[in-house]
Amino acid sequence: MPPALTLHVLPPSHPCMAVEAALRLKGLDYERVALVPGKHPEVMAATYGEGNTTVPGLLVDGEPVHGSRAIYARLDELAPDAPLLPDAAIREAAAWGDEHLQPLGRRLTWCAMHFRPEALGTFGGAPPLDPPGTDFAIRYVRASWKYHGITAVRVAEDLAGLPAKLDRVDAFLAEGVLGGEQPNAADFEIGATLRVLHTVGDLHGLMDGRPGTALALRLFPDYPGLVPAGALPAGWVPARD
Ligand SMILES: N[C@@H](CCC(=O)N[C@@H](CS)C(=O)NCC(=O)O)C(=O)O
Repeated sequence: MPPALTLHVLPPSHPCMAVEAALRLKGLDYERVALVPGKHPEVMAATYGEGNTTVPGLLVDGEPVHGSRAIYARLDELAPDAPLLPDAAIREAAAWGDEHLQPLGRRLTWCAMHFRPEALGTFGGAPPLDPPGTDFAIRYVRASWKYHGITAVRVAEDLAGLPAKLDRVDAFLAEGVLGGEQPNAADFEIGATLRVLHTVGDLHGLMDGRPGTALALRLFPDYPGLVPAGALPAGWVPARD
């Protein structure tokens, strides 16, 4: 009997999208539980242990596995074919994607939506919000900045450092760590974050035409959401070399 798998997600989350792609690659059936944002910390901590409030989390026959990298490793134990973390270089790239790139997928999108709150609706696959919806979005985005500790200074630093991070992704591709015929955990981890970053129109100039962006759009062709270019203040996004 294959183990019973239950995945806890928040729908727009990029690490959740990454592990769902890994589950599909492995051909493993799972129950997907979409949590309600704001209520999720309580459910996650009760299921995965105190302090484990983020998504994704996976229950394997009731055994809690918390966090995207722990999930890839557990999936390799459950289904060794199509290994997700086959060698040290891929493990390092997945760790870098998790620790250094993934947070930008949260901070830069919430930042862009501060300036264009009506765009929040597009992340649910709907048109931009109407004025009452935009009033709600303004409050929601403000609460998200507070929750994630986002500041304009932090975002400006993220943006200044983004070209170097995109170069690093393209170096992983050139070295063959990413972009193989069969995707690995680092492809999913990094590709999912780049896919989310591509919803920020102001980043298209930095991202389009890069191998990393092409990988992200190939692995995750369907991800709703667009904050049109012109949201971020002039001069915050570095010019492309
Ligand atoms: N780096 C960890 C953490 C993931 C993470 O921070 N997930 C976000 C969604 S993208 C989350 O759970 N946010 C809600 C919260 O922090 O309570 C992983 O890859 O599992």
